[in-house]
Order: sequence, then structure tokens, then C-alpha cells
Amino acid sequence: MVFPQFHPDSRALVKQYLTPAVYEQLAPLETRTGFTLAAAIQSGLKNPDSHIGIYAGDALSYSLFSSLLDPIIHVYHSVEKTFEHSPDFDQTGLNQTALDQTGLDQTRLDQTRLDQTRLDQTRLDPLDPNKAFILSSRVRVARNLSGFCFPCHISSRERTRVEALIFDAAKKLPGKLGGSYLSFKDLSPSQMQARLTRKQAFPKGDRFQDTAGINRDFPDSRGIFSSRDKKFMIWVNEEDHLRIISMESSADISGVFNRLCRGLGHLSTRLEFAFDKKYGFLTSCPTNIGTAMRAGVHIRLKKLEKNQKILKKLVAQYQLQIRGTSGEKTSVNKSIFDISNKQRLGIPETRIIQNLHSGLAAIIEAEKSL
Ligand code: CIR
Repeated sequence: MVFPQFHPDSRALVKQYLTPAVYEQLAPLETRTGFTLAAAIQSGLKNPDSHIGIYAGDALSYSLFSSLLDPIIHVYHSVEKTFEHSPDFDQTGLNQTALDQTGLDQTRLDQTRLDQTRLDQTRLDPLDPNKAFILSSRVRVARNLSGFCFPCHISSRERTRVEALIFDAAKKLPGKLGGSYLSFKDLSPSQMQARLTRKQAFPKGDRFQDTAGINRDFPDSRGIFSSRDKKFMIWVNEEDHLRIISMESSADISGVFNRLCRGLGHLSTRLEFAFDKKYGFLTSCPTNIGTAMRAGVHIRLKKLEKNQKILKKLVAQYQLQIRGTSGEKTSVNKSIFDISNKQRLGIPETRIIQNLHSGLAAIIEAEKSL
């Protein structure tokens, strides 16, 4: 057993918390599916600019490697050392009898609660009624199917089975959520390129995901389910088995969230998601656990772009995050910022939406006042 050598310039959290003692404890272990510490830290070893530098290969990785993952999660998510994820959805108005009749056990019930959660739109004032700043709103959650390896460790056979299960569940989505599935393997390279340009497909993952093993066999068993109106989507076998997305070109973040809740509720009756009382929904990247939700907008801020100190202060105050125009690790284009929630773990989904809404209202006020 040789202690791994991280790049001298690496500031990855995995480098910080993988002490010789933790390494000695974890290096000989493997999960039931054979996932090891060596595989989990590959991406961090090969990418010196990693922020955290570790991925989970299956649900059990979280408990088996907890002496390394817990301190990373504690720091990244700014949660207590003894964190847990117990979403406190408002149960008022929940028809318990109806839920009992579904025959779901308690764990399944916890998962379906999001379906019962609706943001009362009257509680949230319309943001940007003149459509001067917000170009689009998007809410996504990541999910993995219980009992299957996660994408960095999954076999080609299992990945195909995951795709089939998701396809079966998606084709039963009712009403406006209903649509069709596009399998990437049916596309020629030029058709794939055209879809990528129109953002109707997702590309191979970045070098962080690549070195973690997530891109293996791409584009096999990958694809996108889209509702007819293109406002509800499921990315299949990207960084997680499912990325469930609700989006539209408007500032109606609560409407977008409510659509996501409806879709997720239907899917949860047919698919069992990997969930844990301490870590919440389990994802490939530990940055996504908990609600596994990112809710955000594309917003044009011409004045705040030149006054980023004010913008950064507001973003920190409301626990938000700025990303580049095209997402993680990209730059800002034409003054369009991607602003979304930073908190995901130990916070209910509805509070995430409310914080985002309040933060965006304050940011728009600041932009107007400059
Ligand atoms: C890193 O450690 O920097 C990469 N593994 C990416 C972390 C951000 N997570 C993500 O995009 N899901």
C-alpha cells in the first residue's frame, strides 16, 4: 500500500483529509460491488485543480468511506460535523390515508414527499414582471436507482438496465409531462453534434468526470427524455442515473419547481431512488447529496457585472452561487450569470426555492439602483 501523491499545487479537499491514518484504514476496503478508495480518488489525483476530488461508485461508498467523506461534506456543504438530511416538508394538508393506500414503506414515502410539496405561488411575488433581467429558470435534481452501481463504477450491462427502467417509468408520465425518449446511440456523429449545439443532448463529461470513469462507453445507454413542450426532461446516465430537469424561458421559478415536483412524484412511484437518512439522496459527486437539487436562473446583470463586490456580497448573504453562463467551471458571457442555490444538504427543497427567490429579488433591486 503506497500513500497516494497528490500534485503539490492541489488544494483539493480530498488531499487535505486523506491523512496517512485515514488511508491506512480505508485502502484495504471495498464495497459489496468492489468499489475502492483508489477508484474514488482517481479524479482528484489526476486533476490538480479539483475542488473536492472524490466520487462515489455506489450507495455503500458513503458509509464505508465516511471517515474521509464526512469531513469533506462538512466543509463543502457548510453543515455541522454531525450533519443529517431530514427534510421537513410541510405535512399539513397531506392526505395520510391516501399515502398509506399506496402501500409504500417509510423510505419510499420519504422519497415521494416531494410530490406532495407545492410552492404556493401566491406566497412568492412575481420576480422581474417586466422581463428585464431573468432569461430563464431551471430546477434539477439528481437521482440514482437503488441497487445499481453509480456511473463511475457501473458495468455496461447494468447501465443498459438502468436506461430501460427509466424509459419504462418515463413513458407513463401523464398529460403535459408526457413526451418521448431520444437514445444517443441512434444518432450519427453529425446528428449528435447538431443536438449538442441546440442543447438537446448532453456531451461526454468533463476531465474530472472522465478520470472518474463516468464517460466509459459514451454514448451507449445515454439519452434524454423530453416532454412535448420541452419544459420537463430527464437526462439518462450522465453524471447520475437521472438528472430530472424542469425549465422554461421565464422568471416563474415556483412554477418551474412545481412542475419538477409533479414529474418527480410520478417517477417515484415506479423507481426507487438511492436515499439515506444521513446523506439524503445519494449522488456520484458528494457536492450534490442531500436534496441533490440545483435551482437557478440565467440573469442579465450589466451593472452588477462591473460592481461584482456588491453582487458577491448579496450572493453570499442568500447562500447562493454564481457559475458561468454555461454552468460549472465556465465563464460569464454577455453579462449573463447563472445564479443558483449553494445549499443542498440539511435544508428542505421549498426553503431552497424561497432563499433563491429572496436573493434574486435583492439582486434585481441592486441592479436597478446602480
Ligand atoms: C471537483 O472536485 O472539482 C470536481 N470533481 C467537480 C466538483 C463539482 N461537482 C459537480 O460538478 N457535480
